[in-house]
Amino acid sequence: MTLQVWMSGIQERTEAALVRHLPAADKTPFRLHDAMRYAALGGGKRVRPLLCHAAGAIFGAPSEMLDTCACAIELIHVYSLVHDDLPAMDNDVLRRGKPTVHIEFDEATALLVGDALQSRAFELLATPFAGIPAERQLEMTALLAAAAGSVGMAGGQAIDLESVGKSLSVPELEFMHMLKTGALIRAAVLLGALAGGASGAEVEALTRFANRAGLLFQVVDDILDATADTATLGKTAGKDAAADKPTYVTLLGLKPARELANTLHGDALTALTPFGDRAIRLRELSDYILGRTF
Ligand code: GRG
Repeated sequence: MTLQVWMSGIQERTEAALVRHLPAADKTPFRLHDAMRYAALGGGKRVRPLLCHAAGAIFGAPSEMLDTCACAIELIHVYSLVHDDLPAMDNDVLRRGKPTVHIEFDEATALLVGDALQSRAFELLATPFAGIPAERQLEMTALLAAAAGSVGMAGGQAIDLESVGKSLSVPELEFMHMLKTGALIRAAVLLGALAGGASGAEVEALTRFANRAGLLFQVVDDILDATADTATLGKTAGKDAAADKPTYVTLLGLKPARELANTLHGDALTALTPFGDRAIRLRELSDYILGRTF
């Protein structure tokens, strides 16, 4: 199966799982449920679900459990996007090619959408799943909580907000991204691996992979923010420079940022060596992340 066909299959499965697991729009409170579905359905590249399934495939994890993990991670990701777009944060009007939630609905609804998506994610992950030991599910739930919290994504966002107008060093920028974007990407890979019963050593190797792949995703994001247009990205292009935020492109320049992306891609592939052919999809996804155009 080509990568393209495999990706479309996972993206469809993820959409179907989200449709199933989000509250119905005709269930009260209607407006909140409508807005949750507006935020989560019908858009996005689903990079985190793809990474989760690709890591799970190494260990033969049950597909239904991977759907649940992928869905939980995507719900956290969508919550972060909805809150990030609010006027108090990035103040953006366009996301996934359509008006942001606070523009389409209102700010209070956007806050509640984020809150409720996050709760739903943990409800899903904590629901007992036949075939997965309860202790392992507990470990997975704690892992996602840490990745989303103040020493993970939310902490990275706090550092990002504090860094506006400041000159960060490259290691400081890397630390911020390891939390803001990297923590959830790492959780996506590790939840997939744990769903398949990966050992401690295997989790360590995949952590090394995910750390490099997460940073690669961010460096490419910075390059696209500086070089692609709004229509292609489906979100406002050039935002970071306009907001006086340090990025890999503003700190290093475009060419060194591209070279860094190539180095991170190589390091990510090296980390997959112990898994041989079983990591084919993770390898291909690393290529996709390096070469993506939106
Ligand atoms: C509000 C707690 C809180 C956190 C926000 C993820 C994040 C933290 C902010 C998003 C801002 C941003 C543009 C970050 C750069 C990298 C990134 C996460 C891009 C968006 O993710 P994609 O490209 O989006 O995977 P799609 O729409 O494809 O899912």
